[in-house]
Amino acid sequence: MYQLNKIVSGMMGIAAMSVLTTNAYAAGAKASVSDKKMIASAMSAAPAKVAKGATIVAMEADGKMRTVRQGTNGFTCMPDNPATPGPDPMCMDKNALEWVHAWIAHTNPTPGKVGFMYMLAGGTDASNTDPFATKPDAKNHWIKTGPHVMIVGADASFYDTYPKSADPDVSLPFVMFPDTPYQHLMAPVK
Ligand SMILES: [Cu+2]
Repeated sequence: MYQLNKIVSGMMGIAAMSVLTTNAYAAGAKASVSDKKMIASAMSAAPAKVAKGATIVAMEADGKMRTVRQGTNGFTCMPDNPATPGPDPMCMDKNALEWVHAWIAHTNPTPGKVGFMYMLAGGTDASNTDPFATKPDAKNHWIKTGPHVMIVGADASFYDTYPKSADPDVSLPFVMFPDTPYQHLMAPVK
């Protein structure tokens, strides 16, 4: 999973607002250098063709999401969060984007609304057990995962068939945030 927790406090209102708040590229305006970097980072999360057609969103300092580039294929990619130790860009389908919004807003995702995400550049998380941990501690150490895909929003019975360890073997599929409303499958792809 992406390490969004550091910015959660600034984003509490996110569920109520559309991600597509602004479109910097509306009139074909040129990308700034930082936008180009964010686009490249975000696109690294998915296979090239998926990334090419995806909407790119950036997290602003004030916690709002800005649409950097409008896409066409239903996927949304977010660049690496620089507040975390490793690269963790992600690309997700519509249901997964809703799931992420629910997580950020601390509301329950809609049960059975299954979503799919790519994190082909890997990821870092403060904890495998606490969805709202902001930093590693003695019980919740930071876990680092390689390239993986994620299935979110599935029924509990689906996650019950996978390991639910606080300290998972990240080279095998495992459940992150097990037995919480935010449990999801993390499946390595390399
Ligand atoms: Cu992940």
